[in-house]
Amino acid sequence: MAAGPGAAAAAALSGAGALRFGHFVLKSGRSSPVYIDLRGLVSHPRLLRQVAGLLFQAAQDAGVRYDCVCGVPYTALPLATIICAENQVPMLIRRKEGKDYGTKRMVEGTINPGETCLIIEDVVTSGSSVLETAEALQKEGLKVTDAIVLLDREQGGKARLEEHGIRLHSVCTLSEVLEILQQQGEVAAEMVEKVKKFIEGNVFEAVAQNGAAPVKRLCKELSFSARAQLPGVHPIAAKLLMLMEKKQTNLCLSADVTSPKELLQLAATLGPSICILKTHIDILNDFTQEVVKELRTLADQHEFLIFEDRKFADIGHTVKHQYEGGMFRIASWADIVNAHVVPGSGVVKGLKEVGLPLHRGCLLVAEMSSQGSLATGEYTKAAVQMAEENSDFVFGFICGSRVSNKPEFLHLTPGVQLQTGGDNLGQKYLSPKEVIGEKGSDIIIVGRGILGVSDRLQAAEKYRKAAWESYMSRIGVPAED
Ligand code: S5P
Repeated sequence: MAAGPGAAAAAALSGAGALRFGHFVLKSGRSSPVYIDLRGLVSHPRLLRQVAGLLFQAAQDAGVRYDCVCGVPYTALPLATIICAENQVPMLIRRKEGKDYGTKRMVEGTINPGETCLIIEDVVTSGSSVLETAEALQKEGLKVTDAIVLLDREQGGKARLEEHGIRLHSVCTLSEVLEILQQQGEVAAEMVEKVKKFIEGNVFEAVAQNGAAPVKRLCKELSFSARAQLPGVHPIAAKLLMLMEKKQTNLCLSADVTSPKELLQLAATLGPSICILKTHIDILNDFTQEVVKELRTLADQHEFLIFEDRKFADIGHTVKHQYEGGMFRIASWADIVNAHVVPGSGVVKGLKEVGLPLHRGCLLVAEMSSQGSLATGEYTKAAVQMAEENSDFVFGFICGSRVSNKPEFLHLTPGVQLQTGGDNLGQKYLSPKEVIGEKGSDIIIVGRGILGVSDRLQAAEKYRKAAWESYMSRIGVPAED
């Protein structure tokens, strides 16, 4: 067998069938020429023990000092177990189950606050999984200074962890493994080049975080129309993404007016500038089904979607009736509705029973723009998880920044004005450029920034242009002058 930890790692990876080359569609919807999965390592006890030895040795070689060890769930759990059992090191287990956030212990084992815990991981790409485990340990008062990984995919994880004060030591990198396998004639030079190009073009960089879930962004972004064609994208998301590209608009008008006549006037004049018209139908002082019928006609004529901002927040049985019936009969005319995740997944399941047969879509409120909002951290993460588990109906989020890196999910952000600041009731505003360019959102939701101006069409065009230009520069298309 070839010498050195890199060669030993390469041999273990290929021995366990953990590396596959070809054409794969990743969870994120991107295609990749390489697929790495070490879950099968547990079926190869000799290799499992060998990999654990390589990880332990890497920690020794780097001179890392630690009091206990925690493996990133799940693949690294048996590796951490072997390291700890063979070297008499206390181990901690991080729980991964997200269902009962806040009610269960997230770390099992004896925790001595102030001690340093070493993190063990099999593969690092963006560094998110290591960061999540580090956060859980830090919440318990432990220090995390170092992480050991078998394979670094060289896609930005090391730099990202460094930003968080964690040194990443890898037994080998993906390019080292590729070179070794190429020398051994196990992979063709052509494939090696292809994978290297893929790695270079898919480096994750950190995006400003506001204390919530770690957010990731790929340097190379997919365009709206490319996202519309991803396998598994929700039909409403696909329709929306296509019309956004066609009309060159990622502006959602928050039509918060109380007169039906004004609402319809707004839809007729601003229709060509917007991708979505958002209603609060219960603030109309004179509601009739005729109003929404006319609104629907205008939506079809100007190609925008209707989003009733109802923010359902009750048990499944109740929201079903609220969505389908009552005087508003929301499901019969609104393409999109939204829901709070506070009741648990029942709210989505209830809405889904009504919305799915009608081909409607739903957004989950993952974050809010208002001062002191409680929708942060674990709550936001739970919203993302709920969306992922119900992606046949949920296609995105109401949020302040990008909360999911899955390109099939859309991010819609309220609290937007060209003049930043807030109102006297807790609303906070960011500019279109901050929201789309820096926070990584897709669509701006604007109400009073447009409604409070005498020439509403001109104002809408200003917002449309600002948001569209930020999107174009995000995907690497220079602005036209
Ligand atoms: O967090 C939120 C979520 C929503 S949907 N913050 C919000 O402001 N909204 C809605 O967006 C709010 O109900 C209102 O309809 C719109 C913002 O209006 P503006 O006038 O402040 O732009």
